Amino acid sequence: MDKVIITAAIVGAEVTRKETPYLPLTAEEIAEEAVKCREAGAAVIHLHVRDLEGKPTQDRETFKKVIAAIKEKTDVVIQVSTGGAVGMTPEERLQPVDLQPEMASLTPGSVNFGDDVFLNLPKDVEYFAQKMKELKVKPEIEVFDAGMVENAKILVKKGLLTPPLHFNFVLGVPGGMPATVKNLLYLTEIIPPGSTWTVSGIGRHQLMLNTAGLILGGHVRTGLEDNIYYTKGVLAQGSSELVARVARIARELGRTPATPEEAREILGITKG
Ligand code: KMH
Ligand code: ZN
Repeated sequence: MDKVIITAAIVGAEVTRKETPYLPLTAEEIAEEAVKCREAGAAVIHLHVRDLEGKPTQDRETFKKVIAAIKEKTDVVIQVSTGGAVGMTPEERLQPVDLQPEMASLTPGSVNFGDDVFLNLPKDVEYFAQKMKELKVKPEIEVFDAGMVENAKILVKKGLLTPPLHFNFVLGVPGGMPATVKNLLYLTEIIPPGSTWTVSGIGRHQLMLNTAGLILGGHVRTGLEDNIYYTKGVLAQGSSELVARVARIARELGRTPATPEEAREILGITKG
């Protein structure tokens, strides 16, 4: 596989302006960062949004405004989060899917998340998947632990997910699967044949796992949602700096960053 889809997770739900001044919060700031990431080599934006106080929200209207601001400036694939922030209700989290974005994240299981639990009850996951199927939104299956791959296979059997599936292995969350190449390899071996996958590493594991993903022929996710540092103790000056680095490494390894159009083709997204 020559082309690599670089996803930029530019906002997240947990990172704060206190931790990094480079975090975009308003529609304008998020759209500007999306443009910079696209220019640096990203094809997909994994999107969370914030309220006027900078707190994470899944409010449909806020998503609508931010998506419009991004679309006005760039052609990236927009993948809305349905994970939101820990503690949000399923109804709250599902709101942006009504806007029929091209993609949405879907976590098919629960996981300890630092001191909290990222709760995804089977009935809620099924409802999320059903809704995405109805509205023709391509799910990115977020895998924080190996059991979640098996849960995704059950959703296929129930007709709620349609292969080929697309996975994102998120490794290194405290409480989830540790960020090792061995774990990444294992996950690539248990997903259904014909699936596509991307890899995200939390904190200092981001660069190492992105590089491993490039070598193994997968796709990669970077950005401030997962890691705010460029190197130890040095903040990344926005997600685009992290995207530029991973794009540079990709090219060195013979992988070309996919354009949004190429990403749509690879992921089987038909509506733009
Ligand atoms: N903020 C995490 C609790 C997603 O976007 O789907 C969930 C998350 C995953 O970020
Ligand atoms: Zn997210």
